Amino acid sequence: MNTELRVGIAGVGAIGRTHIDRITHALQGARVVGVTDVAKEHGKAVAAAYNLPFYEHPGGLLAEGGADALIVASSDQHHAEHVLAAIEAGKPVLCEKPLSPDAAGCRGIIEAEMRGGRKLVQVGFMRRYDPGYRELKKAVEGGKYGAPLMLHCAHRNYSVPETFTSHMSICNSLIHEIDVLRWLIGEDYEWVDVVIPKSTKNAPPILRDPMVLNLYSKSGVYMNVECFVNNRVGYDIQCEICFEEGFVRLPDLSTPHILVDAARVTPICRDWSERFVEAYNVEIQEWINTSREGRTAGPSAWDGYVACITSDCAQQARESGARVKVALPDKPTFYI
Ligand code: ISE
Repeated sequence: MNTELRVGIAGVGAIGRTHIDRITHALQGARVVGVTDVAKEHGKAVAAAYNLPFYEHPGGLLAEGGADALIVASSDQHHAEHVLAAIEAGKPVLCEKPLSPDAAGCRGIIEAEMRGGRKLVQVGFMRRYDPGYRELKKAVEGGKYGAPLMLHCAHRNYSVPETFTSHMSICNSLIHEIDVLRWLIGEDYEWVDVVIPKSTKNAPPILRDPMVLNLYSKSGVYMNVECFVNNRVGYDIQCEICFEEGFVRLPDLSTPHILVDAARVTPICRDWSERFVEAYNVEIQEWINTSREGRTAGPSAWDGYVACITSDCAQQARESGARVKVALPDKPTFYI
């Protein structure tokens, strides 16, 4: 395709708007041609602010709106419906994580994609595009430090909305680690369990916060992830890989040291939009490029499905207190 990719955005909350901005001002080869949002009044207001047409649903945006491709940034429970609209129209779609809040929703997507006979779906696991995680991946693949044995990780948010549940800590927040750690070590999971310590006073009753997710790979690599989404400090993402002969840590974003009031202060990010800005730019640029070439790359619908099967197992482990086996179906040749 020599012309620009005409992109439609389904869901124009916080992240959908950052994608309009990055496509319009930071990236090449695409332009946004319209938006849709299940919250119609909100969607119309955002469309007007960007001088873009508003469509009632993704099907309209792809048909009458002439979009060549769709970014799904709607709320998690609408992801599957919006991705299916793109598959139905035969157009590439980048869906923010999770592909669906549960594995059943993902299953419908991979069945529809296979029926259509063409890979169209990419899942927005943007950490795979972060320069720091890419360094960790090189350390694993380079083999210089031996095999990875353990990974110690943290996923800390300053705060989350009052409506955020324990279920969401897993399928909306920890889903990032579930995907990126599987990608880092290049192995599927065998077992999961969840530890629930004392909760912070800052968490609403529907949320146990913090919690710790333990993941065990097929070959026995052990990974723990602290998820603390009301820490009242800032956005802090950590990952340390303990190899046989070396420890490799995810770097933090570099920020200045500020000397003020008899103290040395090093600011950290407030949220994901600052911490992963570069990862999002690389991810969406690569998606634009591959979509213009008529192919897909990056995390597939299968990766989205595997992440949600693991997340469902983690939910069971959280509710039962037991260790749960992650049973994956055979990978269809379509996704190999
Ligand atoms: C949010 O949806 C994200 O994707 C952020 O990256 C994550 O840190 C946050 O916990 C999620 O709620």
